Amino acid sequence: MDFKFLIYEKEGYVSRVTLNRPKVLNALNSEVFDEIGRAMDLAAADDGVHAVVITGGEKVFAAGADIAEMATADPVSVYKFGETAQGALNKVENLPKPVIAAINGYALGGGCELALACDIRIAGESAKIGLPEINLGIFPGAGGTQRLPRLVGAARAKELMFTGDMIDAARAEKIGLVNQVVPDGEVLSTAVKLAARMAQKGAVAMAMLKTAINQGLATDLASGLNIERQCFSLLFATEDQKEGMQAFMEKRKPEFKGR
Ligand code: CO8
Repeated sequence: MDFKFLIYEKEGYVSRVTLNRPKVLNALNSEVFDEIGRAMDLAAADDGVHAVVITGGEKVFAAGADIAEMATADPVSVYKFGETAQGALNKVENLPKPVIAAINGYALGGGCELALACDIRIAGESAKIGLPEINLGIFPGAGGTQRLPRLVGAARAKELMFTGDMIDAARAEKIGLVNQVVPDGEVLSTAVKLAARMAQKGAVAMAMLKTAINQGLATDLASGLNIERQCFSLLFATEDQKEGMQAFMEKRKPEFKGR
């Protein structure tokens, strides 16, 4: 599939989505969000893809939604933009395969929100992360007001959003906004290695696991436990479950087939 602002590549079971709008620091206009959604559709439909890494390249992850595009927008067009942006990030969040954000440089505004929709964030030492929208007279509208408090707690999320301040990678790791900080030159390779490890697991179990976690987080504990039990039970209809347990008993490595 042809993309204007993304590079979509596959290596083994891992697909890599690289934002590619360098002149404006990978600013996310509606076309970019639309392409992110389509890249997720591609990854979802491809049984040969077991995990995804999203990166902006070595210099910048993304400096936010495209301010030039939004500057003169009216509420109706912004509402549509919001549907595109939120729709794309929902596809990232709900892809039934692990998605890892590899963050170099700025991850601001919509760029930070894209990273928040991923399952795991790996940041380079000099990454700068923030939701500066309040400085533009708006606030985060691509999931930031909802996903950041769920990730780091309401107080820390409010501090970041109320001040609009950027934080460095070390602080982001301390508050749980990123999983791991590595040297700048090792961000992508670390993310790809981690994705490749996850890609070795049983794909159905992974999909059910992500569903149980995500749907559980969106509901109360009793409903979440119910979702967990249903997803868990279903796995006993898979060959992978039989192979995984048989391999354990035979003291060998399992060979998962994703069914
Ligand atoms: N949108 C459009 N263009 C951008 C953006 C952006 N978010 N960020 C940078 N650019 C452009 C600059 O205009 C500049 O273009 P040009 O060379 O033509 O002047 C080019 O990228 C390089 O940028 P700078 O010269 O500013 O680079 P610096 O290294 O001096 O500064 C910064 C880097 C600090 C990242 C700076 O560019 C900056 O502050 N960018 C804006 C950050 C920001 O405010 N992000 C939030 C945007 S709003 C948002 O994300 C809302 C999300 C919700 C969407 C909901 C959908 C409904």
